[in-house]
Amino acid sequence: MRFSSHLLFFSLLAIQGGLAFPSYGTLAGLSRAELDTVLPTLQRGVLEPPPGPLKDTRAKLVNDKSHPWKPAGKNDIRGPCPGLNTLASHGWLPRDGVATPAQIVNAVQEGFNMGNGLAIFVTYAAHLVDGNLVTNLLSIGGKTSKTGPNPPAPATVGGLNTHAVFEGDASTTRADFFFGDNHSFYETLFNQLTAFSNKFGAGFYNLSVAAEFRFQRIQDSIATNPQFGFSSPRYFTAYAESVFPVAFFIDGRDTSGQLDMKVARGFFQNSRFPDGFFRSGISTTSTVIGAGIDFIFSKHPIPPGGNNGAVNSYTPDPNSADLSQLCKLYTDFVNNTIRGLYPNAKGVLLAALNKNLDFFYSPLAGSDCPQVPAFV
Ligand code: HEM
Ligand SMILES: *[C@@H]1O[C@H](CO)[C@@H](O)[C@H](O)[C@H]1NC(C)=O
Ligand SMILES: *[C@@H]1O[C@H](CO)[C@@H](O)[C@H](O)[C@H]1NC(C)=O
Ligand SMILES: CC(=O)N[C@H]1CO[C@H](CO)[C@@H](O)[C@@H]1O
Repeated sequence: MRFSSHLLFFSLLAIQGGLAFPSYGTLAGLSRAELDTVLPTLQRGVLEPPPGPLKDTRAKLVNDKSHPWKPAGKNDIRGPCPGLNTLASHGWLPRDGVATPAQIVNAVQEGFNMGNGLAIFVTYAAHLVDGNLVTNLLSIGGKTSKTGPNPPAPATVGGLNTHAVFEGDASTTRADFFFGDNHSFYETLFNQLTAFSNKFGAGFYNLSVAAEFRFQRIQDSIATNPQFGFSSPRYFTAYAESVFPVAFFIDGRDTSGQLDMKVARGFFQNSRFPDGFFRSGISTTSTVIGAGIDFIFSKHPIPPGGNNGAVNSYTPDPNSADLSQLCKLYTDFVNNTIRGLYPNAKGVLLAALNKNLDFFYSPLAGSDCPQVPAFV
């Protein structure tokens, strides 16, 4: 809730100060009056359907001549996701860090061989909470920094840094929101990760290391962050993100499941593929990630929950989906998270919202999880 009051404050400042509302600024959480001011200034995007799967899912060179690494320029946005940061820094995504959801789906498929259903589900989840549904643009970061937009955009205009909906606590290499900066690469945490890789992976990151480090990050947040939140959807993304480096950051010609820590640093810190990098030769579906999550969870089972305003007060949340409840993850995300972010949607915004909810649901079509009815 803290986040939405900041959002209102900064967007009001932006509007009253005559700053243009950024095309990628999220409309989530705006009041009816704010929407009435902002919507007429926005250019409507084409809400094209999500791309289909790759035709050829073999491993291939992705650090190629047409996708060289370049450092982010001063107006280029980067955020909490090393996967998307890397795709932007190699030009698989627009280098400025602002993209349509379809561009993101294409890029994660082409650059990392993420499976179509998983790519759609994650991308549209992020777009629904952090993107601009009317312009059809999402930023992969969104927070002003020393290297951010000039003149500075409002500090909270959506993008993947927005706390508590998609971005969350107990990240692998990023500090919790409670401690201030929540998206920058954090050397101290990377050094801890390296120590765990030495101790449990003979110098490499693998699923055994992931299990120990996920547990360590949770214990650390419980002990130090009075506002530690670890309910769905963050509960799911935290576990999934512990598997992602094994699934995506290892060269596709190497099937050992062991990630070199120098390679890991390149992705996490520098948004950079190693020279000659081949993407994975496995189309990584939610089933593949689910198997990794089960492995990690089974070593140190922790229920979804959070601290109660004091450190060391972790309490399970009986209302949160757990890892076995994918349908509840989806339903609660739509009925609680999304509905709460757009209480005032009508007209163009309502239509765009429902269209994106259809896209988000599409990987679940044909499963035994029914679609939540359209918003009215
Ligand atoms: C499909 C679209 C994707 C979206 C919208 C997305 C979004 C995000 C967000 C918001 C976070 C921050 C969560 C947090 O720690 O608070 C994150 C973290 C992460 N993402 Fe992505 N991601 C996507 C795809 C990928 C891909 C393809 C990879 C790997 C190639 C990847 C790897 C990671 C990793 C390893 C983290 C954890 C970073 C850390 O905790 O230090 N993501 N992602
Ligand atoms: C991780 O590496 C360690 C050390 O080599 C090894 O004992 C363990 O089996 C590996 N785990 C996985 C899941 O590959
Ligand atoms: C979600 O909300 C809709 C509309 O209020 C309602 O019809 C539906 O039963 C809810 N679904 C669940 C599973 O709570
Ligand atoms: C408060 C806090 O932990 N902030 C850190 C976030 O990450 C940056 C970049 O590494 C650090 O400089 C901050 O100290």
